[in-house]
Amino acid sequence: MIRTVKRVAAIHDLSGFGRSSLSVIIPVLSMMGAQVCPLPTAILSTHTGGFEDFSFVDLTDSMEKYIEHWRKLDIEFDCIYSGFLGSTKQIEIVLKFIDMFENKDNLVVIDPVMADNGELYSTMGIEMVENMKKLVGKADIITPNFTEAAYLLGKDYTNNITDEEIKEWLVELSDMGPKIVIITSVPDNKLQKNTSVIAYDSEYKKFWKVSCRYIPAHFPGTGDIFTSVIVGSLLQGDSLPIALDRGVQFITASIKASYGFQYPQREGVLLERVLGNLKMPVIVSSYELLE
Ligand code: PXL
Repeated sequence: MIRTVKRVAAIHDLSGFGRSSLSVIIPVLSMMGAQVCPLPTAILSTHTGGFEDFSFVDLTDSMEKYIEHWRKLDIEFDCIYSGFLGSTKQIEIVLKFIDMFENKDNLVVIDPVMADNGELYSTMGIEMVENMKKLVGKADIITPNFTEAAYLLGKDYTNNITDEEIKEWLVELSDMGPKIVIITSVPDNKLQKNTSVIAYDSEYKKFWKVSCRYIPAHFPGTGDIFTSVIVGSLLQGDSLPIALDRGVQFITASIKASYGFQYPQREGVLLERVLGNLKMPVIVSSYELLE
């Protein structure tokens, strides 16, 4: 059966305040015409980036029953999408979920959320990095940021990387399993004011790059928004470079809509002001093929 509305199993936490994880994934994917079926991993009062004393309800023990019900219902998904995970046990559960629900047509997208700006998040340890590698091995697409890519490969974080070196990183990551690897926040060693998203499609042996102006701001949740736009775009039938363009353009618009206002960046981008952009066609493409 061809589903007119594509269906995504979204395995993430729900953070009540701060615009990250399911709080942004659901509106972005819904706006792009996909049905989101959340499989919540934990409920937090806020995300962990910049807030202290947040409340945290771990849902690990309820996940297996929840999944068992979905299995009994024979639900099929066009995409399985997972991001921030709270424990190695949750990684094991996601691995089992993929074994149960993957088929030859659906997309398995893993955003290995663990780190940013050269450092692991407070709740992540080296054991999580090791286990995340297993999940990466099961994915069709991964979307690490530059720091996460370095952790997955055991490389040193640097601000100075050439296109040739980043191409080697992409190939090494795709050798771990995924057909498509997308690295975000890659520093530009020639134009310090730029940052890039660089992707590798191992089936077609093509590298794509989308650059944009670096804005000196850090809003948590932008990684979740970016990967959700990529998922929504591919599910609506766009090519990989157009999906990259959409992701970069939407994040740029989100940050620009937010940056001029004075409020704590830990509250995330003002997604509500730009959500409508997701309905617009891509008018100007800025992707390049990296030869
Ligand atoms: O945006 C990724 C993310 C998701 N969920 C939680 C987080 C973070 C990043 O810090 O803390 C709970």
